[in-house]
Amino acid sequence: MSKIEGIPILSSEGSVLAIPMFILHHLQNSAQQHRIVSISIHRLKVSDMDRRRFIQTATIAGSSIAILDHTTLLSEDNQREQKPLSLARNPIVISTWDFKLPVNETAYGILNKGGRLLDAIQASINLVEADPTVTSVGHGGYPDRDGRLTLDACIMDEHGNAGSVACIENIMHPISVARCVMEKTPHVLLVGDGALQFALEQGFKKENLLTDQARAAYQEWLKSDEYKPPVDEKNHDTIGLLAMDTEGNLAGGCSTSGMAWKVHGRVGDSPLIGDGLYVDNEIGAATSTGLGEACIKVAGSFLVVESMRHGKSPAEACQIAVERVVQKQPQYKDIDDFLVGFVAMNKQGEVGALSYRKGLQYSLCKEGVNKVFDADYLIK
Ligand code: SD4
Repeated sequence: MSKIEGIPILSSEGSVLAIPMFILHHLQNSAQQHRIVSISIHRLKVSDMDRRRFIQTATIAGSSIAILDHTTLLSEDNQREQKPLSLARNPIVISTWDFKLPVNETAYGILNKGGRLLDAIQASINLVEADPTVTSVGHGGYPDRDGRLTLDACIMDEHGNAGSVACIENIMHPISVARCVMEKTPHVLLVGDGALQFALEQGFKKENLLTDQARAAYQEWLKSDEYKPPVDEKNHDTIGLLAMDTEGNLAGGCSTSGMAWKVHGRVGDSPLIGDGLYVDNEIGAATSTGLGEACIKVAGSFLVVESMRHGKSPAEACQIAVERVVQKQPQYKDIDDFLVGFVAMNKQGEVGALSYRKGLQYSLCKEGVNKVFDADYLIK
């Protein structure tokens, strides 16, 4: 079999074409317009081409060509699996709320240079965790009813790996510890003292993260001494972030100090895989914000991703999850400021967000431009 020079691609008639680079760039742009996830081109022998793997046909620039899915075919050189030459696409980053920080832009910048999803997600979330003016994540977060600031975070990559920490204290960057749990242990979730001990072993520093402002707010709350977990504009700004890299892979992360004045030891949805965050690189990703207990009871982010698996758009999938919450737990409807909401992205790079009541915002960075949007909501 003679070698095929250049980049081969199978036409709809079954013949092999060699495509010059400028046409590949054109295809890349067209593919994005047509919402094709990615075009992966492999160097291979004609005899290795398995047409069953050419699963999607699209008409681009007037000619019908076959688009390869993310399958790996045998290479010409050594007959073993070879990384496909994927055509780059623009990254997409979506996150909960508007933190008035370059959250999405940071991840976008890393991904746009070909950086790793986990590095991008971690860098963005680290920004929010380190900002003492954000009273619901990391440094500056409001404490529990005993005055202790406990943090929850998780991360999930494009391979389905996951790591998380819950109820960890005195560590500025729980998302980074969650990543270490994922990468350096056979476990998924470490909690409390064990999580702290692990973080210190990994070289993280113990710090006082309770700011004067948070302490003053706590003192104020103590005066009323009424335990009623509020979910309002001031205390539900968990950062949940989903990103798609230049190859169309998806990953996400989530970090929070949880609900202000919670019972010591309380863990919300944010560090729980399937609740605060879920990623299935074949389908899509979702993250949640609001009353964690409500989300946990319906495995919210998993439900969003499963709904996308069954053909729903990200917005429809978020609506299904919010509706499920109040169908199954109607008592939440009676809480004045009850809020639960989801943000999602599918494998095609489409996004959606929806919350129970008005108020959820999300930030979306596409083609290098970040914009803040008001999410749709169920109760009009
Ligand atoms: C939790 N869902 O701990 C989190 C906190 C939050 O926006 O308020 N998220 O319940």
